[in-house]
Amino acid sequence: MTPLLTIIVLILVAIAIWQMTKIFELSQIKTDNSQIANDKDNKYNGYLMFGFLIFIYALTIFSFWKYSKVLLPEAASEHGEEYDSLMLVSFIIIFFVQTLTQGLLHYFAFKYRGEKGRKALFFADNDRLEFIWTIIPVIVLSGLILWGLYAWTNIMDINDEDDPITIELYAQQFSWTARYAGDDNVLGDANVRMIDIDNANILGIDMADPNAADDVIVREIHLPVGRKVNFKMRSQDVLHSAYMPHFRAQMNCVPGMITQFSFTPTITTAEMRQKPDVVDKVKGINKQRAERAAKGEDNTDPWEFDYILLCNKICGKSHYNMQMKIIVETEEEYNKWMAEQKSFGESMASVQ
Ligand SMILES: [Cu+2]
Repeated sequence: MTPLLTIIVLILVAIAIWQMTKIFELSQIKTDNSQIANDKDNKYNGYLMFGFLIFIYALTIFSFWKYSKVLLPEAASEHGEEYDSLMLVSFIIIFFVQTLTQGLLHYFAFKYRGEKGRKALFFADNDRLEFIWTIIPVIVLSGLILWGLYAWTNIMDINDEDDPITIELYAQQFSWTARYAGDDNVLGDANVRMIDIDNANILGIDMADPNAADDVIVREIHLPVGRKVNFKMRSQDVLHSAYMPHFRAQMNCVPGMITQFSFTPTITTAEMRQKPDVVDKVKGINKQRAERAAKGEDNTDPWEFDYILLCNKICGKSHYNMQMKIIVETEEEYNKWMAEQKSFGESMASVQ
C-alpha cells in the first residue's frame, strides 16, 4: 500500500509543478513572443547540457562509491584471475571512452550553441579524421576479442590432464544433486528413464553399469583446494544453469545432453571467510539481520559466508531457491569427508 501511495503522491507533485510552471509562463509579460529560440534560450540550454554532464559524472562516482561493495570478492579459481582481468580491462576502456566522449559531446553542445549570425562549420568529408576514428576502435576491439577468444579457449578446454575429480551436477525443479565418480573416477551411466524413486535411484543411474556402484550421491559439494574438478551437468526437466559465481563458472544444464565445465579451486572456504571484503559483507548482512530480529521479522539467523552453486536460468516458481553449498577444504579434510559418505552401491544394498 505504501509504495502505491508514494507513487500517487509523486504523480500529484509532478502535476502541481507542471501547472505552476504554466501559470508562471502565463504571468510573464512576453517581449518576444516568437517560438524560435533566441541567443538567451540557446545559452540556457548550453548551461543545462553542462548541468546534465555534471549529473551523469556525479551519478557514476556515487554508484562506484555506494555499490562497489556488492560486487563479488576475488576469484576463487585458477582461471578466475584471467577472467577478472579481462573484465577489468574492458571496464577501464569503456569507462575512459565514455567519460571522454560524454565530456566532449556536452562541451561542444555548449561551445557551438546557436548564436545569431553564426553559421555552422562542417566538413563534408575528411579522410584523416575518418581514418583515426576507424583505426583506433579496430585495434582496441581486435585486441579485446583476441584476448577474449584466447581466454575462452583456455577456460573451455576440458580434459583429463592433472588427475581431475569428476563430479556430476544434476539439476531438477527445484534442487541440485551432486554425484562423485567414486574410486574409479568414472561416472556410471545414467538416464532419466531409469529413475526409480521407490528404490532410491533418484538420478536414474544404470545399476548394471560396473562404474556406477562406487559413485557417491551428495547434497553438498566438498572440493579439495588446488585439485582440478571436471563437472558434468545433466538436467531432469527444463533448462537450468549451474552458476558458481565465486569460481567465475557457469554452464547450462540441458535435458537430454551432458554439458561440462572444469575449474581448479584456489582458496578454501576458511581462507575466503578471512578476506577483508568478505568480512565486511558478512558484517553488513548480519547488521541488517540483527535489525530485522529486533523488529521480530523472519530470516534473522546470523549468516556465514559459503561458496554456493545457484541456478541461473528462470526455471520455474522456486528457481530463486535452487542452490547447493560448496565447501573448499584441505585434501585431508576432503578425504575424511569422502570416507564418511555412502556409495551408490551401498545405499542400493540397504534399500533392497
Ligand atoms: Cu533451475
